[in-house]
Amino acid sequence: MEKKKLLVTGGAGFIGGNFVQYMVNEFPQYDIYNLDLLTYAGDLTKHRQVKKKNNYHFIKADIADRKFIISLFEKEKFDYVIHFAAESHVDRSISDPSIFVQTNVLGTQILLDASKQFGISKFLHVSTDEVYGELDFDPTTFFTEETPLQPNSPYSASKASSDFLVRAYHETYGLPINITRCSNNYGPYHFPEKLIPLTISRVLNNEKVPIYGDGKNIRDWLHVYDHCAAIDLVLHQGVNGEVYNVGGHNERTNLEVVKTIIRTLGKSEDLIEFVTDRLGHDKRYAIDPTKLERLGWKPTFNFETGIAQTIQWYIDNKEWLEQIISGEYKNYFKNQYSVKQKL
Ligand code: NAD
Ligand code: TDX
Repeated sequence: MEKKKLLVTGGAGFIGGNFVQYMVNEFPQYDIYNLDLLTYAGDLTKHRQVKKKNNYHFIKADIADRKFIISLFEKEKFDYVIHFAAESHVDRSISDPSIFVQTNVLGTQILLDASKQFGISKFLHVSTDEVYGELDFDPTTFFTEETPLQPNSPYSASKASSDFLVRAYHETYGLPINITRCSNNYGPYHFPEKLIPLTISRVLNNEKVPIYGDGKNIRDWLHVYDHCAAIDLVLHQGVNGEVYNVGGHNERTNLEVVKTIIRTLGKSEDLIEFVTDRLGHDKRYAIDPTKLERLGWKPTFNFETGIAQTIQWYIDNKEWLEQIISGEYKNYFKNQYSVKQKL
């Protein structure tokens, strides 16, 4: 197979980290450059194994640092850019939207400029189903690639803005692009500010689990390994300029998700605590993945097998979790949740 140079942004985070490991192992002939600023969400300990491989390289940098990014592209002449780096937590975007615009919008635009200037073969932008806004509870409605973008949170508004820029660089300058819009991911190395790892972490420690509002909001859950395989497929076979939705029809209410984790860990539902709802809380997300399935994608996990694997992973990797939830994380949790009232 042909040699290629890949720039993966955000490869120290949850999905980007799993993708880096997947690519380093699946494509030994590719050189993988992981560029990451190592914000609170970035962690390199997960790459202890891959960093021993010759085809893995790490660059600590900010995607919004134009001078550095342009000189890096000039030097390395990348073939592909797979862009994960972002501020990714909705609750943080509600508390302080500014960094979301800086990283998700400006950072993306700088990467697009560099990609255009140095003639890369593909820019794959990893986006989210949240850019479509919310669905109501009618189980026959889904987000398709034609659904208009109607983002509701500062996070999803910043992601939608970056999607529009990626589209515009394709339409205006002919930059070869794909955009993927995935549903909620879960799996190994998920940062415990998000619902599933937060619940696993707290239940393992016999601590209360905060559920926003009545717990009836619905998310469509996809195991991160299936997301990585989808990105591999779109990178190699996606039609230039196209958007692909990624999701596996695994809709669950938040309450169902939390109860499944509690049951699997053999703990009591008394750990559940209903608290003040998230502002602008989207009711339901659900993906129609037909277009990606036609390209040849098929998920390997359903929610039952995926959540069992994930819970076991957290039990087997307790030191990773402990290292993350010590220190600064404690302050985050206190600030985020102390303002919430019990319902
Ligand atoms: P994450 O928060 O776990 O990781 C983000 C990574 O980006 C971190 O390693 C962080 O250090 C890095 N980063 C942040 N700002 C940076 C900057 N200015 N320059 C360089 N690196 C920077 O996020 P994730 O959950 O892995 O999500 C990855 C991507 O996938 C995001 O673009 C997100 O919008 C998208 N997405 C996430 C989900 C999900 O369920 N988590 C679903 C669909 C799409
Ligand atoms: O403590 C909590 N209690 C709670 O009830 C947290 C953290 C969340 N929730 C609810 C809010 C949501 O309805 O659980 C659901 C999932 O919340 P998050 O894990 O924060 O994910 P979500 O807001 O759905 O966004 C995620 O999926 C799409 C990712 O964080 C985004 O990066 C991705 O784009």
